[in-house]
Amino acid sequence: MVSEAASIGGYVSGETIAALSSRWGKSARSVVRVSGAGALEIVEKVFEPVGQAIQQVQSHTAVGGWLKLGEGVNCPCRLYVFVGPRSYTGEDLVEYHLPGGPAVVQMAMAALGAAEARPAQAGEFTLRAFLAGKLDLAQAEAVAAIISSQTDAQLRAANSLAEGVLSRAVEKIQKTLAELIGELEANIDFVDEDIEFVGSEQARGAIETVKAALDGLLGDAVRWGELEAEPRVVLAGWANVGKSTLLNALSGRSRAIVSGLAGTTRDVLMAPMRVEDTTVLLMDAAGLCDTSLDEVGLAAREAAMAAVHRADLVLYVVDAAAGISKGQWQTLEMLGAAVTVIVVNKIDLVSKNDLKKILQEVRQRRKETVVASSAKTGEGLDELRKQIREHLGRAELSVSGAQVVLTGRGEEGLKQAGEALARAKELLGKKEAIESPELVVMELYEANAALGAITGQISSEEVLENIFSRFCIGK
Ligand SMILES: Nc1nc2c(ncn2[C@@H]2O[C@H](COP(=O)(O)OP(=O)(O)OP(=O)(O)O)[C@@H](O)[C@H]2O)c(=O)[nH]1
Ligand SMILES: [Mg+2]
Repeated sequence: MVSEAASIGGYVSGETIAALSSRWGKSARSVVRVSGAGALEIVEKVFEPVGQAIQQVQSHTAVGGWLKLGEGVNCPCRLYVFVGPRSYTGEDLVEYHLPGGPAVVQMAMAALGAAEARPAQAGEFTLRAFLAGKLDLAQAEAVAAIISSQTDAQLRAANSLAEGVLSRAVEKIQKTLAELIGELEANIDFVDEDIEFVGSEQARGAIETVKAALDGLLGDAVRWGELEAEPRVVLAGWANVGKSTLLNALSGRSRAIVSGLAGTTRDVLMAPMRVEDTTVLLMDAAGLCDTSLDEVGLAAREAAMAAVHRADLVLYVVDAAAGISKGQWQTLEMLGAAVTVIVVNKIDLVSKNDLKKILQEVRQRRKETVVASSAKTGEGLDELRKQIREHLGRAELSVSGAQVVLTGRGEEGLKQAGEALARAKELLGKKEAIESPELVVMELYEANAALGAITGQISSEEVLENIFSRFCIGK
């Protein structure tokens, strides 16, 4: 497999590669990494150590000195040496820690280029780590996931991937599957006419056990894609309470048409909104009232309900001036636990006393957090943003490091394995399987291959290229 993957999309193993591994631009320090068979030789060409000869530098230690940038220009540099295979890539790897600045980095890359280190491609360091068996494919994906994590939950999930929680779960299933394949193959070899095993309850039971383990994994796992997606916050409520005005005010854009006519919004509208350190997708939809709806009104209501069901947070908006009707209380009841915050809007239209009364009533009847706002004057919107952030924060806590996290590729692999197992089970006992029991075994091999693709035991050039090309350069 190594030789097959060694030339993926222009990646050629054996060549020495270099890249900036820290952020481009001005910073306290820039780190340029060089990896490959020539990494140590290149040091001798471009680096002037202070105090000790470069040959005396031990692996996993640092040495101070000067990087020769060419044309007599030298730049202070601290060198970290990692002799393979005890390095990130498994190859000899040298890190040049330089003063952070674009000109220095550019000149350092040119000097390294002249010493025959070619610029690394996106993800090439991690690809080399994978090819050297330092990490499996699911863990390699975790490297990219950790870098792109924007929330605590994403970081926890990425760590679970990196620690191999998914890989171990998959390998456990593969082990059971391999035992089953072994037993069935032994039976094929020894049985002549009496092909008992294919119809046997035992084989069926064993396949079912493996399938149940797969389904359990699919059912319990956290989806990386869902964590990566921005949290969805939906403004729900009856028509004309000010949902669209709130969407515009909170997102700072004129995204939705606003009017005094009930039933203005029909489609589900979205606008990104910044709350403290994260971005959420704020969504506005048609009113949820159930009075005299025509065909379009029904479709709009259905779309609004679907948005509510997919939301991470539902804000239920009511109109302080118009009051809360019996129907609105019922809708709130119907939405039940989906709602986390009740927004009493249009408070600019009511007296302090009336507002106090309405807030009191809401608090008496409901346990949700209540926020009073005016989408028109902006009053209460900061409090609303704060509540959105706080409630999302709580939802995030649900990912733990021990939980299995599935990337899209992992989910696909598990599903394909499940389908192959289902086909194997269906075949059991059928005439074709009795005549050619290898058919059942072939399906089991297919299931095993689909699982192997998750950890990269089996990988194609296309899969590897797809994964590593999404990395940033320098990783
Ligand atoms: N005074 C005042 N008027 C508001 C406030 N929020 C919304 N409005 C007005 O209330 C009316 C309805 O506002 P929309 O934002 O269109 O209400 P909606 O809930 O989106 O209504 P539908 O799209 O019909 O479901 C408009 O005339 C808005 O200008 C507010 O806080 N104060
Ligand atoms: Mg609207």
